[in-house]
Amino acid sequence: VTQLSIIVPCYNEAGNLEKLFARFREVLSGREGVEVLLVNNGSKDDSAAIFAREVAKPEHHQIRVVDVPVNQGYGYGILQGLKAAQGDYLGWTHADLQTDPKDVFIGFDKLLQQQEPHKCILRGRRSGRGMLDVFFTWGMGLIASWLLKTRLADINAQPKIFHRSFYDSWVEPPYDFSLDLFALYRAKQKGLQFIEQTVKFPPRKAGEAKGGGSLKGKYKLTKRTLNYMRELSRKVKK
Ligand SMILES: Nc1nc2c(ncn2[C@@H]2O[C@H](COP(=O)(O)OP(=O)(O)OP(=O)(O)O)[C@@H](O)[C@H]2O)c(=O)[nH]1
Ligand SMILES: [Mg+2]
Repeated sequence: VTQLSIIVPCYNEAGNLEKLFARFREVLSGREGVEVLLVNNGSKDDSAAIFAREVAKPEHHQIRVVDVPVNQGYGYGILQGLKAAQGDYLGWTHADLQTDPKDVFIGFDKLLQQQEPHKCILRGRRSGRGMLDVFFTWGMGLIASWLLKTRLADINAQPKIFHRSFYDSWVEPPYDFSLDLFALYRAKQKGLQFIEQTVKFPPRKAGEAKGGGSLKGKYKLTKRTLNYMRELSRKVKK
């Protein structure tokens, strides 16, 4: 039986993949009932060749690769991974090693220690980030809390882990970076208990900033998130 499936959407992360495999192998050692699904999310670099080579290694038997031929966004990649997952508990984290894969397992153990883990969502809370990043994250949390009438903070922190029954309740999840916001908001609606885990989130070492890691990225992410919140808040009122 698979107890936990962890999804890692990877988009043009060729420079990080080898390390990602190696780190997962390290933290998976001695753990049964866990599958890691790395989603090759329509990458345009030489990721495919590295995935093929790494996944074939016997020591990587707990890691699977889900192939998305054409990129349709971060959320879409995660959703394809979730569809293929077999675990009772599901979750995701990032591929660029800004979040240590080990945090997934620390988080999962913490989740299982709760009285009713299937009614909880575990979510990272980032510490030790730069002032600008903290400011943006704080601002977004404030706006989200105000528009959606519920307290939401550090929306894009990783990992996120929850029981499959919560995933089964999803309606129209978004295909882009808003999936993290969607999951948290939905969890509030469903009355899940939020379990927080403090994580480090150092700058990425290899590969390009595609999300909120650059100023241009922050602008795009902010604009898109605000639009999505408006969409969500309209749905709430209905
Ligand atoms: N931009 C983008 N990222 C994706 C996609 N699919 C998966 N990802 C992954 O989503 C994770 C987060 O994206 P990042 O570009 O690292 O965003 P970020 O952490 O806000 O900013 P950085 O400082 O650039 O790392 C990475 O592991 C990406 O590989 C996609 O379609 N678009
Ligand atoms: Mg990143």
